[in-house]
Amino acid sequence: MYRMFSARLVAGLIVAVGVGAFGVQADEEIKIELPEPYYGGTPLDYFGSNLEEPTYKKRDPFMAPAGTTNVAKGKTVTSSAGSTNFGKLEQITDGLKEYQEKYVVELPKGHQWIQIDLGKPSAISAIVVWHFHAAERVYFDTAIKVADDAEFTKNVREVYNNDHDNSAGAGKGKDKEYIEKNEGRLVDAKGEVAQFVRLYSKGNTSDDTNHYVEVDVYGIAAK
Ligand SMILES: [Ca+2]
Ligand SMILES: [Ca+2]
Repeated sequence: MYRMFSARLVAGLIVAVGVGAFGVQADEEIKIELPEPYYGGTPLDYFGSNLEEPTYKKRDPFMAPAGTTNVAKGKTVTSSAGSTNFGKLEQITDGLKEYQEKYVVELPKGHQWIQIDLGKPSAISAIVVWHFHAAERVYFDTAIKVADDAEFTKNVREVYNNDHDNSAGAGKGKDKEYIEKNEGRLVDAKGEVAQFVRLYSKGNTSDDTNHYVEVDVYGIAAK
């Protein structure tokens, strides 16, 4: 009883110090809802020089300012493609992330993007993307940019780019290719303030099309 009380007291003091002494909100771990993993997919037969070493460790907690939520949930999604091959764009922000095919949205082959309008400028701590997780796959030339306007002409910032050899022709990136899994890929957006988020890709290790199951954008409305 005493121990429980004191732990709480200490936690309270830490928060109080965070807010009081420095005038800033203490960070909290963001809560990311994860879909069930899929077991039994075909192992990946791919080696790329820019592929990161696979890890079976759980992702470390990601801290963000108190009050940070998934500001992409239910928001409008548009795309570079006139229409999808299957699935609807609104499924990318509907909160459903399971591996079955009915949760997957397929865009045509080639270099394609999807864009989320957050509705208002938001300070973005992290972006988490699930392209596909019913098998081991790598999506190529994935990049994420944020901007102030829907046309991506104002204050465009790149927060992720794993096109190390510029095969998409949009500029080289320094990030690694990775194997898709149920945790999705978390990208640290470092508090960039933006209303629009664009995610690019150009095919994958199974075919030349592009897929999304879900995109979460963890942020807080900018003051
Ligand atoms: Ca979804
Ligand atoms: Ca590339």
